[in-house]
Amino acid sequence: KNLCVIGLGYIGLPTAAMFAHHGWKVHGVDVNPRAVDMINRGEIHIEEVGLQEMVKQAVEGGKLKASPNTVEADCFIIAVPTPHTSDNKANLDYVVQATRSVLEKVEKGNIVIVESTIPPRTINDVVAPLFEEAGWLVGEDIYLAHCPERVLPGRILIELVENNRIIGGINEASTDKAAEVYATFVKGDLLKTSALSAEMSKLMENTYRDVNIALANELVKISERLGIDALEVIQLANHHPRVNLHQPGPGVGGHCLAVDPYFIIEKAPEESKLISDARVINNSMPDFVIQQVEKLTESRNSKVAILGLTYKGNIDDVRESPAMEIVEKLLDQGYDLGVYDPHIKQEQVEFKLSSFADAVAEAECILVLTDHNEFKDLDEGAILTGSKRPIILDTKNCVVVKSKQIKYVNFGNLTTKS
Ligand code: SAJ
Repeated sequence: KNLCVIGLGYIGLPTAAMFAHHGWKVHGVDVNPRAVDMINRGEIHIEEVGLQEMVKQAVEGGKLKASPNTVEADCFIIAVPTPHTSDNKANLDYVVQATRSVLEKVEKGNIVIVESTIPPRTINDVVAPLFEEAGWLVGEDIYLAHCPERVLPGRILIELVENNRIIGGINEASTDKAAEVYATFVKGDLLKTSALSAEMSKLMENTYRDVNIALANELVKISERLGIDALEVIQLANHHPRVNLHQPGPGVGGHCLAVDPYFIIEKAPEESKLISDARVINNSMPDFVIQQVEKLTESRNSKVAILGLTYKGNIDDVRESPAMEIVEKLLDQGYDLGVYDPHIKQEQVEFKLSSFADAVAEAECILVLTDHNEFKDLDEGAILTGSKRPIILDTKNCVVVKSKQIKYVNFGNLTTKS
């Protein structure tokens, strides 16, 4: 069987390689010529555990090839990005372009699958009409489905196989055809449903987390006002068998949780009250962290050490990272910063990165913004000898402090708001 995968990024390339590994003849399409060249040489342009070997094997075995153009195939998978515009609407340009490129090659009996994250009703209201306008009877002549990706970076090749997969066809025939495609390698359940439910389920999974994190962040603000240990409250409440409060932090980052809720809000703003408020609360956390820094430092000329820039621990991704916003705002306010992140390379950011010792030297406050493993056990000697005042503000509750001479502040013991 022939497969054409459009978009060879974090989802498209592993998916293409996985199908090739399971016997399909796969053609990958990408607008980035560097990605295309690298893949055709058996190399990869992104980092993902195990992917390099799988792509190399597939290319050498003649099962995977890349080019800038969509080609004829039995099945098409669209895995292009859905960026959001500055007013928080989904930009469907790439999805529409990819669909148009499929339109030029599609033949009777083919299956078209959209994996990109899309606002609810996109398959019915945007993608299907493009095929209908071209004269196809969607669901009869050709089959159309939304099968959202739900894999975690770093575990993509495992989760592609083991996770349950939502298969949402525009009609039952489309669902059955798409399920046959994924049955090639998915060991989890194939959850058959409609395109509409598939779109909304994917968005609700990430929204569920965003709203719950907002609840935890709101608890921190309430506790700061009332002089309560928010972290202890979370721990106690989570002993209840039906309660699972999430962890508070400096904000919500990454390209999924901080973006997907807006795809729901844009379609039903009047009704999305809780979801909108959750976004506002999580987006307010960088300013809340800066207020805490102000309480712990003498003036805006003070030096602050920043530990961690990525949107979560042990990764190298700074997309939508609240830590980046905090750094930029502190710099704007005139603070002198020493920034340290062992997972980040200098070319990823515009400000200067330091070593740990240089970052803490002369600092009045050490601000921890990411829970990298490296931060659990800090070099306390360097803090005690180098810093101006040994104070740690740990927004991720991840540092274990041994020395009594170091003042440790986290979201459980913030100074009460006056
Ligand atoms: N965070 C908190 N408190 C928590 C949990 C997370 O503040 O209790 C923050 C993190 O620090 C980070 C952000 O939320 O800034 C997002 O991190 P995450 O680990 O929750 O999720 P992502 O964005 O890395 O990946 C999510 C996953 N979705 C779910 O767990 C429902 C992943 O399975 C999806 O494939 C991915 O989104 C996606 O592509 O949609």
